[in-house]
Amino acid sequence: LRSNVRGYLKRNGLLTLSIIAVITGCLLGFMLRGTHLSTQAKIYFSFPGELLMRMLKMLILPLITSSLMSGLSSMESKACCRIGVLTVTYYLWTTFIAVVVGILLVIIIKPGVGTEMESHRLGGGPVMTSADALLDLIRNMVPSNLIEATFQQYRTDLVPILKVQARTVRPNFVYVFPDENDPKGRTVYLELTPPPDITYKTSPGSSQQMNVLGIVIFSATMGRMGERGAPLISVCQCINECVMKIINAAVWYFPFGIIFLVAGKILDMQDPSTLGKKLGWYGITVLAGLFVHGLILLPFFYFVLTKKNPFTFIRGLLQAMVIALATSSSSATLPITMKCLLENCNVDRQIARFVLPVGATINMDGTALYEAVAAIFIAQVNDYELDFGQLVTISITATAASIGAAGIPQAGLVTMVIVLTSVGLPPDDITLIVAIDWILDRFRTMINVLGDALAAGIIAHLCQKDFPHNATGKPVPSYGT
Ligand code: DAS
Repeated sequence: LRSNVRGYLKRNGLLTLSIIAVITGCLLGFMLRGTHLSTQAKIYFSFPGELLMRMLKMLILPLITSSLMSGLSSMESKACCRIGVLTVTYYLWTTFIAVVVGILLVIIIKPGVGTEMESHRLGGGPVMTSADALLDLIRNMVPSNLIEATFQQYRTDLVPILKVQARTVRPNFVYVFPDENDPKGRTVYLELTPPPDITYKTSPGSSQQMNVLGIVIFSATMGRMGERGAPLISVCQCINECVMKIINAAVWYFPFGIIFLVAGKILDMQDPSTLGKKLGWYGITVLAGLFVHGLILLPFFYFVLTKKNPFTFIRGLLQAMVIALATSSSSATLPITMKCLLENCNVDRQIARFVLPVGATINMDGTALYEAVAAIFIAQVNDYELDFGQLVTISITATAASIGAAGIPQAGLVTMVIVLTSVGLPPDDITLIVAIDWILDRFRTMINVLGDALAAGIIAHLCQKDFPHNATGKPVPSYGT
């Protein structure tokens, strides 16, 4: 019995502890909600959770950069191209399917029709046309300073603002401060209420696409440089091994941090009873879409393409999905997702090092689905009839907006501006759904992480011939060996 327990704890100890931590955090949060902690007490209370987020964020940039450079540069160029094309094609396909699932569900359930929610539209027309929004997405793809943007891409203190004509604002949703350039006070800055250390631009992460592309091209070139590139390649491999070792050490702190991260969020949560029935149905529509896409369609694609049991693979990812639920950041979860893929799912290291960082940057099925549902919900609240052409526009811009969203908390809420303005809806109506966004964000982040990881499993299976040492199906030697 002792050896069985020891074996179980060795394999599942961290996962069990993390799940217990999420439950404990929820209970603690609800217990303390009535106690009205002082601001200072809340700062101390959220400190362990803040440490957890900082541990994860500190690893993102070195992990992504070293993974891509060491993974790609050791591949021969034809395999590189084949894997790149396969990966991007798969990602675009699953993101588009996610959007279609979301649109079908919100049209069938109609959560916003006949709603009693007063639409607190803050201003007149949209402040950003759809052309501006899409140009903004493309503009951010080409950063004016590649070095600065490379390091900026995974920071989470980007400047955030949606500039709207403000008339009446519900203070419990947003922070509003006047635009000093408008003496009459008609224009204010609407700052969404994400955690104080997380703010973003309207299309925050777009420039990171360009930088991941830059790293990919650079590392593939390095691989072709032969001996000249060897020193830099080995430096990247060493950095990658070090980062994975740090992850191994840090993960035992995670359950403790998760308790306070979850409890702190519940402590600040708006009273669910004030959310209104319609917002509840909207949340159910998003969660139903995420369930259908994440636990039915994606596993189905995995089974069709690999002929393996998808749920065995997903079982190996549970630790990463719990971290995604606790942190609502797919980028912050990336180190754990990488660890799960290599250790539990035996995905080839070179594939994982390429597919995962690219996926964490451009593949967000959960976000794309959510943005399509939210946009149509807002149209329903405004009794605004969308025609088929506008639904096609929503599906395209939701896909683009999810590519532009960074893997940080509530990034999807901000990039939704692109989707709303593309069909003439007021971007400030995102305040209709802010109240439950922090809950939905956790579940869509889980699906984002799941989509990236399943893609790595599929690509590794389809490209097995490129990595003969894995053809035998033997487990991939874990990092550090
Ligand atoms: N929280 C984002 C992520 O980390 C998803 C989103 O905001 O939609 O993937």
